[in-house]
Amino acid sequence: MANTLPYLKTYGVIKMLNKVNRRLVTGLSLSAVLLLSACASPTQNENVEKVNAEEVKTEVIKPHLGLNQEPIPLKVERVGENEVNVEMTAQITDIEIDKGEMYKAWTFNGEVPGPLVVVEEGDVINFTMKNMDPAIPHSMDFHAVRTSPSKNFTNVEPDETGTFTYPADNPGVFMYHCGTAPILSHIANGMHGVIIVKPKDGYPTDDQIDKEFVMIQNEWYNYNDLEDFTNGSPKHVVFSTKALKEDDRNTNGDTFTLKDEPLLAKEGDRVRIYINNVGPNEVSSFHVVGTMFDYVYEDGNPNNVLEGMQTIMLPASGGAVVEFEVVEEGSYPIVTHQFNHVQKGASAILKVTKDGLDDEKATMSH
Ligand SMILES: [Cu+2]
Repeated sequence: MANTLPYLKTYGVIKMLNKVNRRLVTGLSLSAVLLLSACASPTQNENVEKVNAEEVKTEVIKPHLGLNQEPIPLKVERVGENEVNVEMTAQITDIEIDKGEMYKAWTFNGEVPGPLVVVEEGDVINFTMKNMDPAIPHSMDFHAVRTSPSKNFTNVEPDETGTFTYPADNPGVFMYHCGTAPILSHIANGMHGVIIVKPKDGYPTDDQIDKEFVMIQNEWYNYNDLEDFTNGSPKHVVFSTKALKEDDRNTNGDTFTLKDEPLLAKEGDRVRIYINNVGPNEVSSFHVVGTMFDYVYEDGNPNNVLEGMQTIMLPASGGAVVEFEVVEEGSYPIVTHQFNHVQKGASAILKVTKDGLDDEKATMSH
């Protein structure tokens, strides 16, 4: 962390500068900051900082103005029995987070949460990040791997590409996120997602499952407002679903999509949800109304099995595999049982019909 501190201090100044000049002026701007703090009395200094914070907060930083980079599909290529290449972008893309409310998000591949990455237990991941952000370095921290963060979770500079290699030896449903300082800004602005490491021998209940979904919970705050990220409470708490297979749906984290267009299952189906709460700040009390989880694999590890659970607690970054049966048709709200968050958007509908197709009938909401 120590070597990122100078970046933190000069962040406000640096972010306004273009890439070419940045390295040259870093030293200068740091001196300027030091000079300013030396000249101003503590009171004046506080005022200056307050005004500056007021000015920049909730604004799109200059190099991102007018930038809306088209989502770029995730690239995953198996190059050996236990080796996989994963290529992602860091990019700036507009995301509709509530009806009519756009957010110029800092993203992986133009999605928030980022695209679902699936690898197998025992794979070596060769990870490449192409940073398309013209102004800010980004990085990748996969919770699925054991590696030296100072070597393999390091910054990729604007318009540059970085490659890192590490093994994924533990099965589970893991969070990934940008780890560039200030980390909270990068995660809260959209740089998070999920990587599933499939267990070598599967889950003991694999052959019972009729339908599988991936769901992610995340929060939205005032735009690019580190003060609100730090001390505020979320404006929206949302769910999204990500594609496990080619024809699966892939949505961004917003307040409405999974209510307007529910997830679908058939009466009697045994449903599995791979769930992760990427936060950044809140926990999730994950619950599906009208059923209970026959099996829960905490963090998605087949060894961490629980039975007959009404609610599963997901810490920030925590994941689980939950399995349940939908015994009769109807609409089953999927929520965090922290209902202040449901009020802010955190509910989705699983619609269960005789044939598993949408009957277009109205659903129950929470
Ligand atoms: Cu980032």
